[in-house]
Amino acid sequence: MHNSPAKDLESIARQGGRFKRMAVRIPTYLTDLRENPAWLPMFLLARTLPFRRMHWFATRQRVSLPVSGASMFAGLERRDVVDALRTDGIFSGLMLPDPIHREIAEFALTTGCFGNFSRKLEFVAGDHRQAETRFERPILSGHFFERSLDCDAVMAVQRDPLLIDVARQYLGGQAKVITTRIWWSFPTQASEADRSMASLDKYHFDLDDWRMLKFFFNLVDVDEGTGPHVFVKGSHRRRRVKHQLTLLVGHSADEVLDYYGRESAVTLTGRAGSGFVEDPFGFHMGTVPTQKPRLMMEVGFGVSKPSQRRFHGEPVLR
Ligand SMILES: O=C(O)CCC(=O)C(=O)O
Repeated sequence: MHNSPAKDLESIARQGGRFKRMAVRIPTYLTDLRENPAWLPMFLLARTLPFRRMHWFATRQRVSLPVSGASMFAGLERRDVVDALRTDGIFSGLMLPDPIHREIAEFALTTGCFGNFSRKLEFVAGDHRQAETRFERPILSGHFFERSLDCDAVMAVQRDPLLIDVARQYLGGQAKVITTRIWWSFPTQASEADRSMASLDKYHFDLDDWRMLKFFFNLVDVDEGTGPHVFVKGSHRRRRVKHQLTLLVGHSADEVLDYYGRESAVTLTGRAGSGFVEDPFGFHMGTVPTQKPRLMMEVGFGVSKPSQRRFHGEPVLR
């Protein structure tokens, strides 16, 4: 059920340049295509604004009643979140209750994670340095894959009515959860290949579905030295033609910021529990921590049948 990118991705990506790393993804793409032929038109066309608009008008489903039940995000107006998403591509005023983010952090400190997306590199976060020595390589990320779902607090966030209500209003009535993950990023001397695999230090946009939304939560205090996430406001709706016609999702910081404006880049620092929701068609990236590890959670929504396989090995939810 879960792909295990393991040796294959890690070692191949390590060996080569940008095109080799694209080639590494080809088996995943082919599996996606076999499983769901509708993936190909999405992959080719969802990078262009005219086709995204056409898809929106052709497929959007009306939103029926909001999901009922108490939300842990008390006092937040869904309309404000959705309005900010439409204008800026991001809303950054989320806050998890203390018991929830503490429970997730405790889980992540006491449960084994997998380094650099490889199930062969298992360790607990507190042993990161020893793990680098034992495995004789820099370890930039520690993912929990399907283990994330063993944490009740993770599931409580994933099922919160606010998330699905915002996702339905923004993406259309068919919006559903497609990813849920928690992961560490560690300060280390990572190669460019490792950073690229972990979506760190390179502006990119996500292209896993026609429309997506991702909720992110900082689960430790995140400052400039903790590898904060960065998002380029407005880049989800005003798009340079070159960035619609390219096959590559990753672009250099200068190229992105020269066009969308340096002042548009928002750095998402915040205390443990702080969160934000973004349209990941906008340019974004994580950054490599320089001082202390960052623990993050993501709940992602999409509008199409989710792929069985995930490049990052996240659990696929039905
Ligand atoms: O680690 C981060 O903050 C970046 C994550 C990311 O780029 C993604 O989920 O698409």
